[in-house]
Amino acid sequence: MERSVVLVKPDGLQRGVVGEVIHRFERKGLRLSGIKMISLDDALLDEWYAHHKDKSFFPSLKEYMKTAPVVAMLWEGVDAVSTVRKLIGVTKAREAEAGTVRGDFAMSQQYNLIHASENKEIAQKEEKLMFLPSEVFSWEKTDYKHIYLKEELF
Ligand code: FUP
Repeated sequence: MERSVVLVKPDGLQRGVVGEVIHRFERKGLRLSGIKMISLDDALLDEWYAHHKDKSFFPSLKEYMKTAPVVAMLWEGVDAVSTVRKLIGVTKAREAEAGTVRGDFAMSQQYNLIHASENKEIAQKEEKLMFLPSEVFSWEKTDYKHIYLKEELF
């Protein structure tokens, strides 16, 4: 099974959507494998957004990500990385599909409420950056038998 790292970002805390995000991902059938609140510092943000470090918006992005803590979560499921990306919507929130988190609750390209790992490799890198092994929980989700066909589970 895959795990995707999700951050409810500072504007998400300000806008009060933490519960909404958890509610949506739980209803989808994903399993919550880790959750914590954390204040991001420059060192972590430089690694997290290393692919954006030369972009003009990078300084502003970093400042915004330090204005409040984030709620970091680890969501697990079959093909969880691409599934979670679909649930959050495209980066520029005012163009995000209705029904997605960004599409339903945000308007901005920067203040877009939520982060989710872009692909499987990035998900593994982000999990190591954000969670200690002791903060990652493996537990039996007993309703999996109603969520997946047996053959879909591995
Ligand atoms: P996403 O994977 O959808 O979060 O989007 P990106 O990795 O492209 O961008 C990461 C964050 O940088 C976005 F959530 C918001 C910010 N950003 C800007 O502020 N301006 C831009 O033009 C692009 C991204």
